[in-house]
Amino acid sequence: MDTQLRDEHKQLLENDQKQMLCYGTSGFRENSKYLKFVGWRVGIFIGLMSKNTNLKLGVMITASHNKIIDNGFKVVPPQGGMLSIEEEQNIEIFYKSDEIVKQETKYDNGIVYVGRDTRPSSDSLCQIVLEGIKEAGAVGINLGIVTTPQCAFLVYATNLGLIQQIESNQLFFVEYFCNIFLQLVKNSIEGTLIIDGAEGVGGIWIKEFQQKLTNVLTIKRINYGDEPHLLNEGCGSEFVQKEKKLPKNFIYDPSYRYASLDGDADRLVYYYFDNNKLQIIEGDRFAILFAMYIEQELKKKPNLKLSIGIIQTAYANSASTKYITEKLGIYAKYAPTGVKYLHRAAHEFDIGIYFEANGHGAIIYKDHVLNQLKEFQLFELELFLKLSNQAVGDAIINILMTEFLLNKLQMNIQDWLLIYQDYPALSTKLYVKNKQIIKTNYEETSLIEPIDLKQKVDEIMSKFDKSYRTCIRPSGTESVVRVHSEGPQVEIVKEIDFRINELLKSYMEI
Ligand code: 16G
Ligand code: MG
Repeated sequence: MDTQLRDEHKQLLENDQKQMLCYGTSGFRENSKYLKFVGWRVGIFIGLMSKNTNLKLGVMITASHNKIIDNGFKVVPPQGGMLSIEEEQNIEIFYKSDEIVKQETKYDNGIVYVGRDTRPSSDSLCQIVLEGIKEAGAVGINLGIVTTPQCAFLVYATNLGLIQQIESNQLFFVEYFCNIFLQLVKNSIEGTLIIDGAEGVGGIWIKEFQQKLTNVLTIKRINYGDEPHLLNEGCGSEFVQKEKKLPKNFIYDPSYRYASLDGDADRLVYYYFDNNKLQIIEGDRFAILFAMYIEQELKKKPNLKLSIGIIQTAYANSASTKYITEKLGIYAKYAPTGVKYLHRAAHEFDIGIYFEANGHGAIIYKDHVLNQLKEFQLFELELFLKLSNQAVGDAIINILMTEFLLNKLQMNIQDWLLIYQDYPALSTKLYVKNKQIIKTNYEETSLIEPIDLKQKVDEIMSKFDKSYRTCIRPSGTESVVRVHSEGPQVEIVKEIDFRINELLKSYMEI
């Protein structure tokens, strides 16, 4: 099996003049036709990993907001979150190597949970991952169609002993979080929330929450997965946030709140539409809303000392960072793009809040925090933190946290937008052949290489006031270089974006 799949894989790559795959920003992700052998090797690797640690692991089969033809594998470590850098390198090396499976492992048994999204290729890839797990002598358990955060949470919960047998308790995820939400929200929340499910797996699972929460929260679903072949098309958070357009099947009512998930439900934006204007709530504002409440609660107990930090990326609007540090007095820090970097950085604080502007985010806290909150009788905050999915950023759970807060703080989306004013910003991308020549500093706020390109960028920027900035970085998911420019005046931001793009066009291989 191994040799046959490997030969087929190499032949396919050679015919299409492609390199072997890399474990990238969010796992292996490619056109699904290249993924059979990858899935098999991922299955073996994770099976062995489980047998070496005596812990349960997970694999989620999804390509999130990508086109329906793509797919991918995200590995879920025992504690949720993401693999370490070393483990990522090892899995990539294992997939590329000819290493034989027969290996001595520390333990005889291993268990791996495999979840998948609704893509047409997901079912057969799931079967192949399960075969790989079996080849490693471990037990693969098929979770069926689940969201990425649901898969991560089930792995996390089973290792913690919160749940015994996932396979006979698929709804545990829904029950667990609805239960906490119902303890937090006693009276019914006003208004209607429309959730766009990107025609994906999130749209399907929202139904369970909708039914369980019907007495306190009115949810209407659109693009909820009854047309799975239209996954992410004209809908979902990537579409709304990047294209700045309303999703298909939009139902207009000025009193409604709107939320869009991405294809695997780990990303979220809110918005409202009035006077023909679409106003989008991006990740920065979720971080601020969550932090405002946490600060407000902790202020009630000055003797309770907990470190709080907010992790953002270079795409965060500077006005949000300014608000966090100057108005909320909270420490803000940048991490490179990609959930794994933010999630790791958030672990440095007792309470770490991380959000990418595109809507990936979570609050994570250290083990002692809940006990301390209990001790100081901050029961509501304790429940609020318990509500956040500790395994990974979760769009559905972030909706529940947001709905609780908007209701608690008596805010509507307009109020949320008025907390501070974003600086005009522009994000563009340029398709190039050689994106890897671009190197940035760790925070991705400035270019480091090529040096002559950096000098030219500095020359352009020296003509503008210091309050303007531009970031150039190679995408981790596409063959593009991304440019993000920002500053007080929209016309100047446009000019900067234009000049930088012209420079890149003349410098890069297009
Ligand atoms: C992936 C990442 C996301 C990041 C985006 C950047 C995860 C789960 N997802 O979708 O965090 O913002 O890539 O894409 O890590 P880019 O490198 O093409 O800009
Ligand atoms: Mg996603």
